[in-house]
Amino acid sequence: MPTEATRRGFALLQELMARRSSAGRWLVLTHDNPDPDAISAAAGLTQLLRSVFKRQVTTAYGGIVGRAENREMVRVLGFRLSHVRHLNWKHYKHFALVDTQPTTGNNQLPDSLVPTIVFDHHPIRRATRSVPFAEIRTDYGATATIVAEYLEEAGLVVSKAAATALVYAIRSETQDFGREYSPADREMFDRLYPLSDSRALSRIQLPRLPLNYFRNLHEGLENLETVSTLVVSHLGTIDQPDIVPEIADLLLRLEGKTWSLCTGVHGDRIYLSIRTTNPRADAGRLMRRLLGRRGKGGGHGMMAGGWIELPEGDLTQARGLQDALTGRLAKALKKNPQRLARIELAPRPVEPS
Ligand SMILES: [Mn+2]
Repeated sequence: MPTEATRRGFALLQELMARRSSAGRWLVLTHDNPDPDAISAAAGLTQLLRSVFKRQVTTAYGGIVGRAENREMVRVLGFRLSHVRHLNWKHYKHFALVDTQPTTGNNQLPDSLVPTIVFDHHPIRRATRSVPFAEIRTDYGATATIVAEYLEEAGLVVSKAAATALVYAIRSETQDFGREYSPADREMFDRLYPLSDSRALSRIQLPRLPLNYFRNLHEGLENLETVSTLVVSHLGTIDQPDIVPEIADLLLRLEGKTWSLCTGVHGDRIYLSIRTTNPRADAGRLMRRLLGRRGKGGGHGMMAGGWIELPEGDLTQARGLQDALTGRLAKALKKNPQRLARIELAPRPVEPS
């Protein structure tokens, strides 16, 4: 059952779409390196704009669809997702952002363009206040849930593929309801699950993995550091930034640890992910404090991501900066950075005497 807020929101959206000004081509855009939440929300909004409002819509992303799970999900959806590098912004009259907001630094929408629609569950940004239609629900675990409520309210039939993608989005974004979520996420999941394809779901959750995945994982495990309840790992150059949050999630499962940080170098940036088991924490704010002016980032209470630019793109400075970030995080968490110690998973080879 769609909520009262969705009923009201959808009525407002109908009003907006009835206006002459909403004519023309639309571009639906996810955040960079889109995750399942962003991809399925984008697919849902695209379906809504096409089927209900009869608009011409292109759906696009920036960065890389990196994780094998996410690539499999796009395959299952049979969804055409374009990369922004192949698009001309001038071809579009309207823009919609999902799972991200204007000027956050994690999407490719030029700051000079004001989107017409935003669907998101991250804290509202100042720039979002001038968006004609902004549906921001910070209490929701997944943007996919918000969009799915709109699909229901519009009376659209959710296909098996779409249901599968939405189910996976809610599941992965909330870590099977182990992380921040609202009753609405749970209810949507329960409604969609019977419509989903369990074989496809299994293929998405346990996809074949490229060798590079194991390389990155190995490097991450070789570089473990800890101080009190914080565990940290740094990666060198990675071919897709998504591996950073994935390893941060894994590290947080280490017994006795309540905070994790993973970083990795991609292009001329260091990507960072912070995770915590503390439901009262504000990882998003902590992340922004850590990055200062040189980077951009944000997140929710228990998870946050961001990036920081390497000075002049100088890769040789990466490691020093990564270590400095560890120190800053340790301090912010009131842990002594001097006490940082390596965790050796294998005994060091003995020097021949
Ligand atoms: Mn999300």
